[in-house]
Amino acid sequence: MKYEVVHGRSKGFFDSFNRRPGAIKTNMHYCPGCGHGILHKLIAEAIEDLQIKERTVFISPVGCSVFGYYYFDCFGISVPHGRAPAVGTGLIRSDENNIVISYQGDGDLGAIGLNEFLQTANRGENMAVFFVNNAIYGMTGGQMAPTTLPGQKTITSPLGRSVQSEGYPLKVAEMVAALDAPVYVERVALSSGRNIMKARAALRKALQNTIDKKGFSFVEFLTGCPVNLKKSASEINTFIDEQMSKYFVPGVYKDIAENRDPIRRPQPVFAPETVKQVLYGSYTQSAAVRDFSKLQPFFNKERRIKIAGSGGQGVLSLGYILANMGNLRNFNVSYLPMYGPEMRGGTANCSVVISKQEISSPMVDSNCNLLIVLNQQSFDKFLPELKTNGFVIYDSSNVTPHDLLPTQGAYHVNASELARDLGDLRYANLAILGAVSLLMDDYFLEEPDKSDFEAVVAEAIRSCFSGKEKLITPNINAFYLGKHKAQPN
Ligand SMILES: Cc1ncc(C[n+]2csc(CCOP(=O)(O)OP(=O)(O)O)c2C)c(N)n1
Ligand code: SF4
Ligand SMILES: [Mg+2]
Repeated sequence: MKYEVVHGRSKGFFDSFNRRPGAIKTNMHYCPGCGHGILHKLIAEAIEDLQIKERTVFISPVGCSVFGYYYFDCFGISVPHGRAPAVGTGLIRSDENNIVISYQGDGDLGAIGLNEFLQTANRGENMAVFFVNNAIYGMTGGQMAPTTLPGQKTITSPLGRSVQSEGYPLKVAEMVAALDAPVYVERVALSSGRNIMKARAALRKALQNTIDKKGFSFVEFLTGCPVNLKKSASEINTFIDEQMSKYFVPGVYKDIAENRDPIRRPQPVFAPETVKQVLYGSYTQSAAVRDFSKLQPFFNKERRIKIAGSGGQGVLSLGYILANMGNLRNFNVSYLPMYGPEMRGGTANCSVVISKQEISSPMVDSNCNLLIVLNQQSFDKFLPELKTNGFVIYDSSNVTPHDLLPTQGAYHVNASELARDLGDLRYANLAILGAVSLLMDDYFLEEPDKSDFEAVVAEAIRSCFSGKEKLITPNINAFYLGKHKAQPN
């Protein structure tokens, strides 16, 4: 085949790299002899020649090519380390006409992002993955990569990679070719002119497969990082040809695109009513006719509730019950439990939002208007987040309140003591819910809704403890006992 040598910049690049900071807007940031520059040029030419500029998304990884979007005159997105295939999946699933290029280094793809890469390949997502294997972490100054050669010295393998302690270099092309879904896998070397022309053909083939919606195509490029390998540009070519290529043998590992039909994924169906029916089937109908009839300001306004206490006090279940109550009465709700080491004895907390409007954030912090606390530590920690006109409900067995503003309302009940008397500390949360109910009666609900509030507590308890019928009655009892004993401050 005859090639014409073209001098100058491909039209697949911007004329001037205006996104680059600093005065120089015409040069790339790569070191002399770096494989990224060569590969960028090949990709830019292909994007231009295949006329896919308007629908190509170039995903820049973390690594020396993190600023790929400075150069390519197409859409660009920069993603966290190793996440290019996941972002690419979103791009292609949301618009099948996108041409997605997932450009990844050996640290990015072979280490931190290996699982996402393999899962994406295994799903056969319609994208082209260009894997830049330079046998090192270039950007961070030359640490050992999954593809560092046996015996190769890096700053984290100063005596040379030992296969006994660090394992063998990862042969990604071979690995991905073994999967069923990928249609095209080739390894090429960016060394001599001849090899670079092979690389040019390989990446065009991968892009053509993507244009034809044939699925997952992968090209591994053996490239040099002269700076970190402390070699000149020509020495790097020798390293690629004589050392890397021996271990990572170039060649076509899979090419079955011709036998594959274009991908047609089933269109996702989203029918909110069907989803609601499936999730809350038994409640939807009654809830529709049993909205609180005269909504008082408490639920007319978005309620942002923080519930906090010790692990084992039923903090998370109380949040779950409250969220269920809102749901049973057709409010929008969110429930965000905070898990963590707190579960083993420290504090536990959750955020619940109940709203007539769509909920923008499930996180309750400085916008909290109802704070429910079951231990002192939680009171001290979360009181500063309570709004100036908010309410706090606390377990007076454990909490001594302080620093409440005159504009903040407070109710208390000795919930833990009551729960112990009932035989299990875990009833404390329902006793506290009794105090919430009293607050509602005193401030927010009119007559028909007062009894409905109690009814929805019972419904939510039944729903939350379904399958544990023995617990339903004691929990309802704890609720009424708490309501009876609760008092405003
Ligand atoms: C989550 C996260 N972990 C670690 C880093 C640090 N980091 C930046 S680049 C890089 C390695 C890049 O190596 P490679 O993917 O081989 O790209 P190259 O620079 O060699 O082209 C690492 C570990 C980071 N930016 N983000
Ligand atoms: S450090 Fe290596 S990979 Fe990074 S730009 Fe320089 S030569 Fe290229
Ligand atoms: Mg690398």
